Amino acid sequence: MPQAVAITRAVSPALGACELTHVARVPIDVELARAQHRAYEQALIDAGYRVERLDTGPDMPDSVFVEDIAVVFDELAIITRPGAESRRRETPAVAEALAAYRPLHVIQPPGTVDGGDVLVAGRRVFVGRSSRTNDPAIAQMRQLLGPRGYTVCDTEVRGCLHLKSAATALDDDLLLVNRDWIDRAAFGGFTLVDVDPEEPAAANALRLADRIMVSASFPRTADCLRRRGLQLAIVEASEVAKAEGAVTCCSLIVGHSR
Ligand code: CIR
Repeated sequence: MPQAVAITRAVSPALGACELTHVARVPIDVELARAQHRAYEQALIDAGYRVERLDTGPDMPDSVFVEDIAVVFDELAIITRPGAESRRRETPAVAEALAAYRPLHVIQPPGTVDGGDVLVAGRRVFVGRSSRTNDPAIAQMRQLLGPRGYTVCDTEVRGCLHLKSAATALDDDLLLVNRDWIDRAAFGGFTLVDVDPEEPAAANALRLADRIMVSASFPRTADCLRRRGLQLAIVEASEVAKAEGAVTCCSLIVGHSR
C-alpha cells in the first residue's frame, strides 16, 4: 500500500493578520509558530505519513490552515470555496497538490464552505452551517457525495468558528465533543466523549492511522482519552490557537479512510 500523505502549508509571515471571529487578537510569535509547525509535521512523520509542505506568502495570512481549503475522501477531493474572501486565494496551490491524488470537484458560488466545518466519520459526513459555510455549499456536497454512498447531514455550529472546533472523530462511531457547541440530536448513534469542562476548546483532535493528535494545551482531556486506551501524539499549538486554529486545521490527510 502506498504511504499515506499529509499535505501541510508553511506559516505565512503575515500570520498575525489572520482572520479572527471568536477570539481577541493578541500578538503571535511567527518564529515560534514555525517551530511548532515543524514539530507538528514531525509528529505526522512519526505516525507514518509523508509530509508534503506547500509554500505560502505574505498575501495569505491563514494559509497554514490548509484543512479549510479541501475535504479529501477515498474517491474524490472537494476543493472548497472558503467563507472568508481573504482565504480564496489559498485554493489554487492546494488544488494543484491534490490533483496528483484524487479527482477534484470544486464548490461553486454562491456556495461557501470551510473544510473545518466538515466532519467525516466513516460514510457519515456532517457539515456545520456557520459564518463560513452555507446551504448552497451543503447542497452541492450532498449532490457529490450522496451517489458515492455517503450520508450528508447538516447541523448548526454555535459558540465557535467551525464544526470541528466542537466535535471531531476519534473513530467511526466515537466523537470527542464540547456539548455546549453542538446540536446533540444530530449525533444520535455515536458515543460521545466530553472534553474536560475546564478545556472547552479541546474537542479538536486529529485522528491518524493509529493515534490521535491533541494539543498540549489540553492535558485533562488528553488524560481522559488515554484512560480510554487511545494512543496520543501531543503537540504544542499555542500560536495557531491565537489565530483561532488547532490541530486538524494544519493538514489534509490523504490516503486512509478517516
Ligand atoms: C480563520 O479564521 O479562517 C483562521 N484564522 C483560522 C482557521 C482555522 N481552521 C480550522 O479550524 N479548520
